[in-house]
Amino acid sequence: MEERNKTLGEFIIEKQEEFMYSSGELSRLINSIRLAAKVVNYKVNKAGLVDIVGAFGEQNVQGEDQQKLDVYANETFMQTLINREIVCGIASEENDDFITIKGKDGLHNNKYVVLMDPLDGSSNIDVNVSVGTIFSVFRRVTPVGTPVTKEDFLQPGVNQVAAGYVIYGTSTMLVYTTGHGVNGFTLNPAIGTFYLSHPNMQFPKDGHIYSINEGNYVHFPQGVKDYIKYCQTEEGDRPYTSRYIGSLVSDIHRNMIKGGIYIYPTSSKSPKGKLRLLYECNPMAFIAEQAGGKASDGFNRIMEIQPTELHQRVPFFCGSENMVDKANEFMKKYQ
Ligand code: AHM
Ligand code: MG
Repeated sequence: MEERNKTLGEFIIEKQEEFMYSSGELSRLINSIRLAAKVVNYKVNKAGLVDIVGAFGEQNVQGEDQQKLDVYANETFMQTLINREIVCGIASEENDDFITIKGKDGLHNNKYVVLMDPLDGSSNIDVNVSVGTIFSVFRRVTPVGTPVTKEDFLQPGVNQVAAGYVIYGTSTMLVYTTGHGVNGFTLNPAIGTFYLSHPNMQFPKDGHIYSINEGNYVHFPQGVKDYIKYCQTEEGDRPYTSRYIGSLVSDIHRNMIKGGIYIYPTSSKSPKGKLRLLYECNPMAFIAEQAGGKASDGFNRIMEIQPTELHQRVPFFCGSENMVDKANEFMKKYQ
């Protein structure tokens, strides 16, 4: 079959034997995420219509739709995974604490935990800009048969068995890795099927795009300020182009295709950075590395950080290998 005619469902079945513990559990998990993504996609696409529909007498959720979509996405992903009884625990950026889930047999016999940001960049919905879902999957470290504990979630990113994102953009895509490269699938909304559209995605080694909220410039560490000046200096293939959507998934997705670096540094406003290690940085770092890119906190590899709390924040430098190396070099000067 021609690669591009392949559906995500077919791809998952075909790749099942590549998984380290091939019981089909991880395949079923990815399948559930695929389903939830379609449900959320349907809702996100209608976001702009809510007020119009309301004016014609149907239920009106005026003013609350943006907030509601966050909650809706969270509930959809949680319920889809809970109902299928295929994971033993879920932690979400939307919830204070993780939840424990029993398996089909009523026991705690499932092996995987999921961590997710159900709708990242949700402040963009109001203005019709792309948002995303990010997920990360670990094998539990506590014994099968017992309820999960925080320890199962506080694992370094190198232990991830799968990670991915859904981008609700001009088209909706699901991009994921199970540690054997990165593949992207585009949704055909007419028939509700994801097709393999971006096989074996690769971060170009060099790039010409830097993505950072420069409005915070005065608050940035000196290494970041110097790197920005480097990007803007006329020399060789520089100055680079500045592109910042303010929606992590979209910024990284674009940079992975075109070559670039995304930076959310510490600043005097957010001394630990803004992004969450477990729900945003680890999964994006896994995808970046699997696509030949890199991810650091400015000094160290993101995926080697030992997390200490569920909602921990870290500075994030992610993108084309040579660009992240260069930014790290600037950071090191002021370490
Ligand atoms: P959120 O999880 O509250 O949506 O915040 C994460 C988002 C990222 O998608 C984006 O890259 C970043 O926050 C933008 O932050 P800022 O507006 O400070 O530049
Ligand atoms: Mg987020």
